[in-house]
Order: sequence, then C-alpha cells, then structure tokens
Amino acid sequence: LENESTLAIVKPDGISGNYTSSIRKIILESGFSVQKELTVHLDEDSVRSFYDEHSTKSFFPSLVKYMTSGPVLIMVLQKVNAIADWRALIGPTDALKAKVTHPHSIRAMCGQDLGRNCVHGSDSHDSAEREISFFFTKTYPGIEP
Ligand code: YYY
Ligand code: MG
Repeated sequence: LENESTLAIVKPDGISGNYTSSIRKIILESGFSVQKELTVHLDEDSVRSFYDEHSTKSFFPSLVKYMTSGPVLIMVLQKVNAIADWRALIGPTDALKAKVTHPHSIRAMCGQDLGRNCVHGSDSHDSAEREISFFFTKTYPGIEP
C-alpha cells in the first residue's frame, strides 16, 4: 500500500460559509496530510481550463460563474488510497441528495445543491495527476510552488 495524492478544493460557498476549519478537521482526523495548499480567486480562463472535460455541458457557464464567485482553498491531500477515500468523504455531486443518502458527508454538511456543492475531489488517478500539476507548477500564474 502506497501513499497517494489527490486534489481537494474548498469552493467559494465553502469559504464564504466558514466551513474551512471544519473541513480541515475532517481531513486531518481521517488520516490525510495536507502536502500543499493555496488560497486563490480563480479567473474564468483557469476555471474553464480546469473543468475542460465539462466544457460542452449545459451547466458549464453556471459552473464557471460559481467557481469565480469568490476565493477557493486548493489542497493536495496525501494518504494511502487518498483519491477514493476523499471522494467517499465528500459524498455525491448533488449536495441536496447527499443530505438524504450520505448525511455525514462533507457535501451534505456544507453544500447547497447540485451546482454549489462546496468541495471538489479528483475522480481518478489520472485526474489527480492532471489537477495537481494544473495548480502546483510554475506555469500557473501567481503561484510560488
Ligand atoms: O466530480 P464531481 O464534482 O462530483 O462532479 P462532476 O460531474 O465532475 O461535475 C463537476 C461540477 O460541475 C460539480 O461538482 C458541480 C457541477 N455540475 C453542475 O452544476 N450540474 C451538473 N448537472 C453536474 C455537475
Ligand atoms: Mg468530477
């Protein structure tokens, strides 16, 4: 069993709703270490590029608007099985459904609905690698790696 890294984001509603410390507590109590973190107000081009896989979906404009509506906290989390375990902790995409089916999940705690679900988690090993390098490289503007 080897350590694995995944990308977590506390989205704008998570920050503005003051859920950051609760989320960080859950992260640490669940055995993750926070390898890297940065708080940044993403611009539209960054969000479009980060969520490129969804660029043709009808919800894309609202996703871009939401993700640029305020600062986000971006973290690299590490533990054994980090990718699947973080996805399990955050719960299903639709926070309204999460409140019913996964009431102890992070999205149930701080999300509002399908779009505004307060946290992100990489969904696979390939996504985790892409997403971590997206933010934590010298090419991302304004970030000191
Ligand atoms: O990986 P996850 O965040 O759980 O969901 P995705 O299907 O990758 O969608 C990314 C993001 O887009 C989701 O967190 C909320 C938003 N979204 C939406 O607003 N409406 C949808 N029907 C699906 C996703
Ligand atoms: Mg996804």
